[in-house]
Amino acid sequence: MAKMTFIKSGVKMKDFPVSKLREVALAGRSNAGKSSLINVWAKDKVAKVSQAPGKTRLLNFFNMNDSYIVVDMPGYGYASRGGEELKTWRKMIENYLSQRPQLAGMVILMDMARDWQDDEELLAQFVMRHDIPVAVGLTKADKFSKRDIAKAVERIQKQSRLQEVFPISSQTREGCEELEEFIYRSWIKE
Ligand SMILES: Nc1nc2c(ncn2[C@@H]2O[C@H](COP(=O)(O)OP(=O)(O)OP(=O)(O)O)[C@@H](O)[C@H]2O)c(=O)[nH]1
Ligand SMILES: [Mg+2]
Repeated sequence: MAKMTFIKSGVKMKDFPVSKLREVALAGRSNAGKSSLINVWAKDKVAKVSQAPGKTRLLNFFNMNDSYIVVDMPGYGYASRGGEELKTWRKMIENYLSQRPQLAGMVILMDMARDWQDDEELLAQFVMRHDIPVAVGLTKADKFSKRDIAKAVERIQKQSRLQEVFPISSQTREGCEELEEFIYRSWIKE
């Protein structure tokens, strides 16, 4: 599997790494498992993971094998992010998504136990409006049987109307490499 290293964190355009490499954004509800997936890919604790949701507050940029950049985004749906903070957060995300020409795709991660909701739909629509392709990673697959995993994939494909839905587990590493291969093959290589 690929070698991954932390580059830097940032909030504004001027903080983002200057690079010709393409970028892939990892987005999703707080606690979905974004940082955990990065750590699997990195084979190391490069991203902060915690029981407390809302751990990731900045955009964190990681170099994947000198081949592309993965961006760990702060999760949404974090209840105690109120008022001003929520506004700042939205602005950061929207700025990033609409002003980063090297953005080649977005993976929306979500807990396999959940349904596709308005937050996911809005995010996917927003990104696809900028002609950026979206795939879905269904996390925490280790909690489910093979049969239930297959059902969840079908359910989310229907709800999201997206074809590319990958079951993954950061605990068993199941599916993590397949998702990385999909990203590379579909969004980076050409
Ligand atoms: N069982 C299981 N637990 C997981 C998996 N992935 C993440 N978790 C747990 O879910 C919690 C949240 O994981 P994070 O990776 O921090 O989630 P995040 O999406 O980065 O969250 P924010 O930074 O708040 O947006 C942690 O307690 C993880 O250990 C998984 O595949 N299986
Ligand atoms: Mg995180």
